[in-house]
Amino acid sequence: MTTRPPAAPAPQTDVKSVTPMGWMHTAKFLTTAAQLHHLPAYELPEIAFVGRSNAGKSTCINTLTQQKQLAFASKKPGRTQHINLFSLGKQGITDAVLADLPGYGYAAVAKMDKARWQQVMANYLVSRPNLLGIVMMCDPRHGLTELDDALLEIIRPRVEEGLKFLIVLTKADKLTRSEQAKALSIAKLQAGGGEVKLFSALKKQGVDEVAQLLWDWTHTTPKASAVQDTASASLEDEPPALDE
Ligand SMILES: Nc1nc2c(ncn2[C@@H]2O[C@H](COP(=O)(O)OP(=O)(O)O)[C@@H](O)[C@H]2O)c(=O)[nH]1
Ligand SMILES: [Mg+2]
Repeated sequence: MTTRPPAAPAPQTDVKSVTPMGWMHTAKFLTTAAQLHHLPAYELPEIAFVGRSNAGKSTCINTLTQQKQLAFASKKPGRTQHINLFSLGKQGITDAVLADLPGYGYAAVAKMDKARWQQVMANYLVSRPNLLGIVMMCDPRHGLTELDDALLEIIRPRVEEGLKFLIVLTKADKLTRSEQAKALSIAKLQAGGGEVKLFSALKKQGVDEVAQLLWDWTHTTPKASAVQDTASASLEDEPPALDE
């Protein structure tokens, strides 16, 4: 009878012992960038949060990460014109990054600033090499707006290449059950094969589901595999601007 070799030591991050919500809670501010070339380069999978100002993006990020002030739930929407990065990972080992992109469509922002930001955002979405997925926040009472549609157009080629995509219908507590069901089916048609989830920070609806999905995206997909083809795209290339 042969003796078995001793069992290999458990990996430092035991996937089974980490819940998606526990993982989300590890979110830490990493850095902020006003321009694309200020973003750090790495191969970690990155998930971008986008949405119209006031859609509930900051509240959603704070709810998912169970941290009150991580993404500043701004009383002055549209003012934070930076890409804010948050690292995720147990035991101090970063295994994914959340990117909070500035909200778009805020009327009080000067036209020039707006145009510049829409360009930065479009460039980011088209050319960030390690972008794994996009979460688009949408207030279902307004549906997808023209700006949301324009953004969908910009990312469509990458989504077709395998970039993950999720529409989060925020503030679901403001809708009746039948309105929720209707909003869900309309958004599914618009998501072009992406996922759609109802979400309420107030009622904690959809929180576990969204956390689970983001976990699955980052832990069941080979690193940034969806974006290899576009990895060489130059940041100088100008994708179409988001026009209102
Ligand atoms: N009823 C309700 N209000 C929400 C919810 N999420 C956000 N809000 C409110 O919507 C407004 C905009 O939220 P905020 O997170 O700042 O939006 P952002 O501009 O997309 O970051 C704030 O007044 C929030 O309190 C929600 O799930 N339910
Ligand atoms: Mg915000």
